[in-house]
Amino acid sequence: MHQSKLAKYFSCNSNEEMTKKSKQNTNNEFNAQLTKKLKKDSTNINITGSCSTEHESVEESNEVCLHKALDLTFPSIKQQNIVWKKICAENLMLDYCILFPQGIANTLFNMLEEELQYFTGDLTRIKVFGKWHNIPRKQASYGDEGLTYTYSGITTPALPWPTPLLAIRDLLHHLCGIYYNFVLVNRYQDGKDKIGEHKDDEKELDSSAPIASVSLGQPRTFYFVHQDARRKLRHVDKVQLLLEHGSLLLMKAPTNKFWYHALPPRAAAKLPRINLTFRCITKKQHSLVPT
Ligand SMILES: O=C(O)CCC(=O)C(=O)O
Repeated sequence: MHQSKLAKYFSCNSNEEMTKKSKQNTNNEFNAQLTKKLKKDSTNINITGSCSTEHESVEESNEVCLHKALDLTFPSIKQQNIVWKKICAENLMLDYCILFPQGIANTLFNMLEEELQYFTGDLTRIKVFGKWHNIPRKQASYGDEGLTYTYSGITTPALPWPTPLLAIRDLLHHLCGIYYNFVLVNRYQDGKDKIGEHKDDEKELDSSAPIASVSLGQPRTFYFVHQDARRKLRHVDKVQLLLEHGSLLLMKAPTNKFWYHALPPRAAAKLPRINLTFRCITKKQHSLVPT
């Protein structure tokens, strides 16, 4: 994270340290930025994603979105208005919804484009079976102070939460009752970028807490493949879904024990996409090994 940029929004980095007053100042400053940005950027990206909250429609005016974006507690997003889609299969439990109306999703996307600092150098490559490969997307990690991220032998500390990520984390806490202490960010420039089949089942993750996956930008197809099908032991149908702009996918236990997931390349996908996977890390030292 650019510390100078961070300083613009934060008066301190850790949530624990953040006093009520400084948090208020931070929000005021951020809201002013957000207002300015939304006025300027509301037409920057034009990504269609259906809004399925009762109070929303994709035609929502920027005025309304602007009003909503001003408060980082997202007052318009209420549990009772969210339309959840449940996707179930053998040992697979997913909950999916459109969490953010399009205007707010656009603004968050633009804020993250400006704020996030992706890994560079050695952290952009992984070692698989002794061979180095470029990661076919950009990555970053943020989280509570002291948490580290171990990726194919390389350890990086979680950077301090930028305000937009903190706001989303707090919203998830409010909606799901789960305090996420870490987020892995994947940025896909276009349909050429992808993530291979993998499980998020590291023992450092609290497996009782669903992984909360927030998608912003280009809608992309996401699929789950059962480990037995992958090993060709038996047939199990794949589960496929479209991760839309502003959506939230909860991957609940025991999904990650039995199912791999992946985001395959899509030639038709021309726009960038940011995915945020909020996780609960139970230990300070942890390891995440995406393929
Ligand atoms: O980009 C996505 O939707 C998925 C990212 C993912 O699989 C992961 O972070 O483990």
